Amino acid sequence: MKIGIIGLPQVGKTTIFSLLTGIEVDPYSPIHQKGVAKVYDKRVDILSKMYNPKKTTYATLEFYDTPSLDPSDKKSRTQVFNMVQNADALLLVLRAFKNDSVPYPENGETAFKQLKLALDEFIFRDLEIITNRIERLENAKRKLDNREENELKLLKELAKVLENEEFLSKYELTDDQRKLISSYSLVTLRPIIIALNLDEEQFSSNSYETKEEVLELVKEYNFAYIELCGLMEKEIQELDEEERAEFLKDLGIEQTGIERLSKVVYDQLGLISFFTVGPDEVRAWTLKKKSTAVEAAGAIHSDLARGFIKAEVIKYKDLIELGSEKEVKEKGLMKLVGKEHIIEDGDIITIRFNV
Ligand SMILES: Nc1nc2c(ncn2[C@@H]2O[C@H](COP(=O)(O)OP(=O)(O)OP(=O)(O)O)[C@@H](O)[C@H]2O)c(=O)[nH]1
Ligand SMILES: [Mg+2]
Repeated sequence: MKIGIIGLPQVGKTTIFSLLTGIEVDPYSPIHQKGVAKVYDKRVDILSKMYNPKKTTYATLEFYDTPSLDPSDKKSRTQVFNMVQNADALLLVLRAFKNDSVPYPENGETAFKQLKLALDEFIFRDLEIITNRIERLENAKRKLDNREENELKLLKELAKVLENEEFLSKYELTDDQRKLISSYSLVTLRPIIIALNLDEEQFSSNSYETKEEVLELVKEYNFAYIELCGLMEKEIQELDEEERAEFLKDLGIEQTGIERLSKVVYDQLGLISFFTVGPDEVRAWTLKKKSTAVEAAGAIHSDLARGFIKAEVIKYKDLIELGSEKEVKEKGLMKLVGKEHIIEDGDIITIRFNV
């Protein structure tokens, strides 16, 4: 899964990207990076303690850093949106932190103003794409086929939604309609996560200017939302494990914002984790909600899907409660399931296969 980090100038995009991926970025370099972030999951740590494997592997998400989304600069805007064209979700960074040496984005002195500016950009981008396509279809020098006629009708309706300054996600699309427009990577149809970059004072007081307004829009648009403190997280990352635990305890929190962030993204994308365990490796794997056992097998390796016979499934909760796989089996809580069985978050799976 790919997530594009996007936002107005100097709000902390690159800082958050570096924290997520561990990749140091030269803030003056014009090259924008992609990198992989771990999805922190306590269950993986607990399973790893239990099995003591040679290797422990977390699920991952891929993040892209992008240049500033600058409403006054049309070229940069197009560049940013092209960069996130293939992103499954967008992480929109808003700045609340006070820092006199970093200028606020133009007309974006509060998080709420930045949010409004960004949403306008999203709507504008989609409208641009849709009107271009409408024009192309209307000016075609031949008769449109059925599919194109349907598409044109739909695009005109969607243009109206956008002209009303609404997101396309508010329009109920059928599966067929979705297919008609799937190649346009429309921004306002994608899952969006809002990340508030706070300073330490705002973080500890749990407030910043315009927070209520921001939360209202978040709710209205069904965005996911998270607050974090970029600079503080950077300091935390430089500590060793013991100091870190101490520091977090002093703050009264269990996980850093960055650790929570990957999970929030995961949930907003409708993803779940299943696990494979053993002496060689304990590993978390990513699946879309409602995926089947054979799809889980395919996520591990295409051979396992091809030669799939059955899957042994035990629940993470049962394993922890009973303490060992043996106990779980003795209690009859291990299920042997076929290809179409739906895998749930936290299932621990062994695939029986034959190729
Ligand atoms: N005080 C404070 N400063 C921060 C925080 N996060 C980022 N900064 C500073 O803000 C400046 C911009 O941070 P970046 O992460 O480069 O922001 P950006 O959004 O990538 O900037 P552009 O790519 O130029 O649009 C840097 O000088 C950071 O040190 C924070 O949480 N608190
Ligand atoms: Mg940057």
